[in-house]
Amino acid sequence: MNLKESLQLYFVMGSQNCNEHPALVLEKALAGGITMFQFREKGSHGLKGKPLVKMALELQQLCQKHNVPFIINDDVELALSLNADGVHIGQEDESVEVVRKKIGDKIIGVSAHNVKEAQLASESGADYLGVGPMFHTTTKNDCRIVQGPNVIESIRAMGIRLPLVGIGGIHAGNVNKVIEAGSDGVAVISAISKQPEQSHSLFQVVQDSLIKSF
Ligand code: TZP
Ligand code: MG
Repeated sequence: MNLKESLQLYFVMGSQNCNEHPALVLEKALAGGITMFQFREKGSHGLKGKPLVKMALELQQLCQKHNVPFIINDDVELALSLNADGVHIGQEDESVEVVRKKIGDKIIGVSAHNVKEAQLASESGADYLGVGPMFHTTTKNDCRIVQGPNVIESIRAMGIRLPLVGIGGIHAGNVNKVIEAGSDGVAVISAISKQPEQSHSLFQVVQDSLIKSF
């Protein structure tokens, strides 16, 4: 799979998003067909130190078993020490150029909220964009205002062809709007972490939507 294909159903998760053991949630998600995974451990109750590394390793091994890229949120050093497939960084993190020097040709994903940020990330050598929030979400507490799928249309209209996914409040009922706007897939947290048994039906919805918009 190339990166664009790997972005079809991108599951993002940390222990704070799960009602059961994260490894169990990830196993179900992988069985359901997720095409990429990002370990995003956040919050004051989030794992740190050795337990964090142990969890990351366990989740990485599951991804490797299913040949699914394993991405780490924010923590470039952790990504390097585990030889993860890449990192995902936000607008408040180090620049793409600095991260690129550290991680070489591993995947760099960047969060973008508007056309300007998307353009800048694209010019600085990001491999893919996470664009959002698409819809209202309660999963991220410091979330920016909802941008809606229109922002993806605007990014595409500017000629930015970089692989990208919409994120934020996405579920089976609104996947279509995100794909139709020009997204290569969807990134979700709660739509899978809260109901991992449903991941295969979400995968089917994404596939149908991609075929329709092709
Ligand atoms: N970045 C923008 S919105 C968001 C992140 C990490 C949270 C997405 O979570 P959910 O549960 O899929 O709305
Ligand atoms: Mg960040």
